[in-house]
Amino acid sequence: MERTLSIIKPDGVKKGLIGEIIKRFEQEGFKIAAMKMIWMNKKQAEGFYAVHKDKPFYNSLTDFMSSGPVVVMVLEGDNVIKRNREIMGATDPKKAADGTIRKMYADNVEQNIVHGSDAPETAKFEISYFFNSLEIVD
Ligand code: IDP
Ligand code: MG
Repeated sequence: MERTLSIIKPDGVKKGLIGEIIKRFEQEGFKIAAMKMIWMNKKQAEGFYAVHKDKPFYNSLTDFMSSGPVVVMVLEGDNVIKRNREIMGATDPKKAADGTIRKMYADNVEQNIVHGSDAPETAKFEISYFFNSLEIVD
């Protein structure tokens, strides 16, 4: 059983897509092991995306991620990291496959509705960034 961190980004929340996205995860058979809504400040968004601190889009990305509430979730399931990335689609919605969340709902490469961890080590860091062990259902 694997775990991944999912975020419904501020654009997903503003567009009223929380229910749609959670439904998609449940249909896929992912177990929701933790969930909450938060509003990150700039510093918290910078900490989460520290891996991208040298990228040209870092400042704009962290402004966006702190622009409104997000829903953070721990998803659990077999191969959930890869399967979640498949459901999300490519980072740039123009390049995302039909039927993926980003293809269906995202406006552009930055405002792309969802985040998903990309590897076991990043999942571990990202889950611990938002949740302590008492907040995750076993
Ligand atoms: P991912 O979310 O598909 O894993 P990453 O490369 O890890 O994509 O980038 C993190 C986030 O940074 C993306 O989801 C997107 O919001 C933003 N981003 C990535 N590339 C660009 C870009 O070229 N311009 C603006 N924002 C970008
Ligand atoms: Mg990434």
